[in-house]
Amino acid sequence: MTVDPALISRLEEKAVDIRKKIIDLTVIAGSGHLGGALSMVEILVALYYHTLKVDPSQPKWPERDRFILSKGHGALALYPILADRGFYPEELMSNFNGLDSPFGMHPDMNKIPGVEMSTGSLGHGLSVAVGCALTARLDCASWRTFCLLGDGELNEGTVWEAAMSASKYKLGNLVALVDRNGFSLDGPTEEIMPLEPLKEKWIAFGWDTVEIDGNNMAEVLNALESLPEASGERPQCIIARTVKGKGVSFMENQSEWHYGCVDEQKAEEVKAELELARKGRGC
Ligand SMILES: Cc1ncc(C[n+]2csc(CCOP(=O)(O)OP(=O)(O)O)c2C)c(N)n1
Repeated sequence: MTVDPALISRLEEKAVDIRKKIIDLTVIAGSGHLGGALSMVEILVALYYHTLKVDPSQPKWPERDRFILSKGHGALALYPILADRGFYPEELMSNFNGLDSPFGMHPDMNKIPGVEMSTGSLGHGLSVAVGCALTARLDCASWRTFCLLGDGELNEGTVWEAAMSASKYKLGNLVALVDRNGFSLDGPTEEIMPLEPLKEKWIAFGWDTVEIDGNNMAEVLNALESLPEASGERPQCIIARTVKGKGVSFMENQSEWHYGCVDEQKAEEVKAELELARKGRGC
């Protein structure tokens, strides 16, 4: 499948904008889950600016695709995208993580339009996504459910119970995306609890599975465009190999940047580095 080059470069540009907004939000809060927010930007941008059928003017539109951010600590990346798509004004995030702010470190479905599930306690998103996909089947509806998981999150046994259920119920309308950045909270996944061979595991659980470079916009778009019809019988898994802290040289692949902060001055340096990369790509 060939993805439109103009779309790829437009969304690559958007990814740079979103990474800069992630940095700004961290400055407001004084901290944030930077590493895992930065790693998944291309995935979220491709979903929200290309794939997902959503209508920001009607966040609860019954025919919308459902997106569940199971790795809820990545909300830093989701918030600016929902604002940019028009679910709420960007100014609402001006006191991000303040006591009276609807926007906390983890997303709250009761406070933020466009957030499908309150997440943060890892290991629950895929179970709810299975429930959503089953609902669509029972209603003979055509919408899909997408669920983004962290790789460290896969240590939770509930993920695999949900994975088994999805294939039992033939949920071809369900897509799991794994942000395979290789790190959990405090170290490499393969040291904490080895996951490999990960692709084979998902296949053994009955999922059609592909592995891609999740920071390569063309590959992410191609994987999403190549999804079979939602009426199919096999759930779909996209393992997206990414870099934790992607785009910020001193954060990349550094466990200590799972959660951290930058002051205003450092934030300017980081955003300058992101801009430089944008120019290097010819955006
Ligand atoms: C049930 C549960 N246990 C522990 C945590 C604490 N925690 C927050 S982030 C994180 C690491 C998760 O790793 P991964 O899913 O790979 O996230 P990423 O590297 O993509 O940020 C952990 C253990 C949690 N949020 N929920």
